[in-house]
Amino acid sequence: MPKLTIAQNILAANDTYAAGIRQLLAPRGIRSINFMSSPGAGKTTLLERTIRRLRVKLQIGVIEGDIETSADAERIEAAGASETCQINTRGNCHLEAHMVQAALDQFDLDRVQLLIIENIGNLICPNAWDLGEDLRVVITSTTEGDEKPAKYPQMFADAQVVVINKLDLLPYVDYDLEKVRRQVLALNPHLRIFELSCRTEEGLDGWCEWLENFARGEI
Ligand SMILES: Nc1nc2c(ncn2[C@@H]2O[C@H](COP(=O)(O)OP(=O)(O)OP(=O)(O)O)[C@@H](O)[C@H]2O)c(=O)[nH]1
Ligand SMILES: [Mg+2]
Repeated sequence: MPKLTIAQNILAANDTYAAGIRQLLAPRGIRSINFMSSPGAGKTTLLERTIRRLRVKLQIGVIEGDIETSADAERIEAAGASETCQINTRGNCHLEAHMVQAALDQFDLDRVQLLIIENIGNLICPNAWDLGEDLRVVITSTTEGDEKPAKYPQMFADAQVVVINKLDLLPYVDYDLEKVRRQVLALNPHLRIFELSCRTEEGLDGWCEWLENFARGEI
């Protein structure tokens, strides 16, 4: 069988799982987000800060994707997520919808109003895999270099939200914020951009307010 056909079959099977996840979450009013970034951009830290601020108002369930370890799920649980599950892909560079379905099978969905899936740190492969999410958020940070959106365009083009993290480090790195804004908006003029620092919490108020509105279906 030609390789192309096999690749199409795998992605078609993934899409079937993704559709099943939407059918599971939508009737319950649970909205979902796929968090993607390069390794270390700050996905887990942003989740920790967000959950600590919103946990009294919003039940947030988190699925943590990593190659190995349960370190991120432990951080998220300590922050006060209502449900948490760690997926270890053992070398796979992205999450797939069947993995998310298996994690959701372990959740009490009555305890979840917003589902956030932290994907494997990688700016390429995760983009090809629909996880049944309503929204894609890409996090980029000032320590990565300001050419990343132009070098890895597809993930930014397909997202609805970009978070630029680690603003506190701007004085110490060569990073042109305006250049990054221009790059991402050239790839996708509809992108919503949040600029923040998880360290100083600058910009966290606006992000959390927007996220709460999204979770409540007001966006
Ligand atoms: N200075 C500074 N450091 C930050 C900020 N946000 C996160 N970090 C640090 O960046 C490092 C990586 O953060 P994580 O949240 O673990 O990143 P991640 O994207 O979840 O990483 P992976 O799961 O490995 O892909 C940690 O040492 C964080 O403390 C920030 O706004 N400013
Ligand atoms: Mg992480």
